[in-house]
Amino acid sequence: MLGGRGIDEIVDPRRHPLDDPDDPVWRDVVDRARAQLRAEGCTVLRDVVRPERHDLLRAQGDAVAGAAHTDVADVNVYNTDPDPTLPDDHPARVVLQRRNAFVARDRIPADHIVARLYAHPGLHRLLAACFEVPEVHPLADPYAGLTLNVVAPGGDHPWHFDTNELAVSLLTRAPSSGGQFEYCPGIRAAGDENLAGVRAVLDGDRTPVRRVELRPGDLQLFRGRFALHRVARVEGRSPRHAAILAYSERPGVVGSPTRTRQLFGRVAPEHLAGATVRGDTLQD
Ligand SMILES: O=C(O)CCC(=O)C(=O)O
Ligand SMILES: [Fe+2]
Repeated sequence: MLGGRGIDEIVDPRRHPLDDPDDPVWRDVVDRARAQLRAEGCTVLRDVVRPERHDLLRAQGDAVAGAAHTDVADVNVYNTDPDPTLPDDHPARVVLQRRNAFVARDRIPADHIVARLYAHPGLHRLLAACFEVPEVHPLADPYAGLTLNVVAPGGDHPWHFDTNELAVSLLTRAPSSGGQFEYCPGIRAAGDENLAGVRAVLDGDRTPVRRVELRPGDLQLFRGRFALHRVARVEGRSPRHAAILAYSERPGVVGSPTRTRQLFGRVAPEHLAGATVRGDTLQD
C-alpha cells in the first residue's frame, strides 16, 4: 500500500513535475516528446513510475490479471465484422488470430498506481502538451478507458488500429524475452486508408515497421488510430502485462458494441446507447 501522499509517491517530481508546468524540466520533457511524436508518432517517457514503486506496480497488475477476459478470436486489423463483398486483396480480408486478454477498467481498483495516474489532471495536461492537442479526456467508456493487457507466453497481440486517437501505455510486467511493441508510423491518415501499404505489412513487409523496447514504469505515448501496431510473440515463462491508458481529444468517447464484446466479452448500457463519438470518417 502507498501512504496516500499524492502523486509524488508514484512519480518523482524532479524527473516529471506533473503539477508544475512552469518547471523547466516539464518543458524539456514536452519538447523531447513532441519532437519524437512528430517524427515517429511514438515516444517513451522513461521511469514515470519511480523505480522504488516498480515491485508494487507489478504486484498490482498480477493481482488483477486473473480478471482478464481471455479468448481466441478471428479478427482483422480494423476489428470490423467479416465482409465477403470486399475484394480479396483488401486488408480487412486478412484474418488474424487474437489470443490476448484485457482486464476492464471496472476491475482495476481506483487506488492502483495505474488508475491514479490515468485520472490525474497533471498527467492529462502533460499528455495534451506532448500530443499537441488542447485537452485530453479519459474515455467515457466504462471498460475501455483503462485496461490491463495480458499476453501469456506464446501469445501475441496481432496487427491492428486502435479506436482511440491517442494511446498511452505503461508496462507493469516485462516478459523475459519477446513481446516487443512494433508499429508503422502514420501508415494511414484521416481520409486515406492506404489499403495497399497496410496489406503489404500483413503480407510480411518490414520496411515501415519500427520496434520499441519498453521497460516497466515507462510511459509510452502513441498515435494508435493511424499507426498499424502489434505486440510480438512473448517468449519465456513470464506473461507481459501492459496498462493501456486510453484518452481522446473529445469527451464522451465510447467503444462500439462489436469491439467491446471482442475485448471484454460483455457490454454495458453505455455501449448499446448508440452514442459512439468519432473524430474521423475511417471505416472502423
Ligand atoms: O500492449 C501494448 O503495448 C499495446 C496494446 C495495444 O495495442 C492495444 O491495447 O490496443
Ligand atoms: Fe492498440
